[in-house]
Amino acid sequence: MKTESARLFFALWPDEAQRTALTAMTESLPAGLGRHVAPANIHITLLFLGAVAAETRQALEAAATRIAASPFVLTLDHYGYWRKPQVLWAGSRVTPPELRGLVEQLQRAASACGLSVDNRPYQPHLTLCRKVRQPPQLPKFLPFYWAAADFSLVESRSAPGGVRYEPCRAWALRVDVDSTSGPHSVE
Ligand code: 3AM
Repeated sequence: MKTESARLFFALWPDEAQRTALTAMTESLPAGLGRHVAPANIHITLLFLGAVAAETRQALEAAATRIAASPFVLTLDHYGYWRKPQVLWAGSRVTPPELRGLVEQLQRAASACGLSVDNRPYQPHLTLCRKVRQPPQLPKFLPFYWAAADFSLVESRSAPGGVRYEPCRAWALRVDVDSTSGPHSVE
């Protein structure tokens, strides 16, 4: 019997205020550039997982609960463009060590659950626009300070208008992780 699976990734998922500001960033881009990311889909990927079976997901969520990482601020400070996937993104020249540590812990947790993970150096980026056929002329970049207080497990679903991302569960980042009780869930 085929077990149920979902297409999953870990991400920084914006709160409403962050989403509003980031939507303004995508909307400030010149028209006709490509396909802007829908406001509801704005996020920063931490770790792409792909198809995950239900039992593996349970183990993964349990492992995510044990992750110990402090909150941090990620400064989005420039535009970037990847020619091959034709993606325009906003990136950060500095990766906070807390973010690097969080991603490494997620990679280890996913590997321990039997998932194959991308071990290339992590480059935080927020995809703004897809199908951008050539390096565009862009407005001045206005820095955005993303205060990250939690991380989320997100499901990617095919929808009639394109892909839709649905956050399923979030875990708080905490300054002091009490080893006796473990990090709080923010569900
Ligand atoms: O955060 P962005 O938009 O860069 O491109 C996909 C998206 O990244 C990426 O995972 C995020 C949520 O879908 N993605 C999709 N398929 C992937 C793959 N096979 C992938 N990343 C790595 N390997």
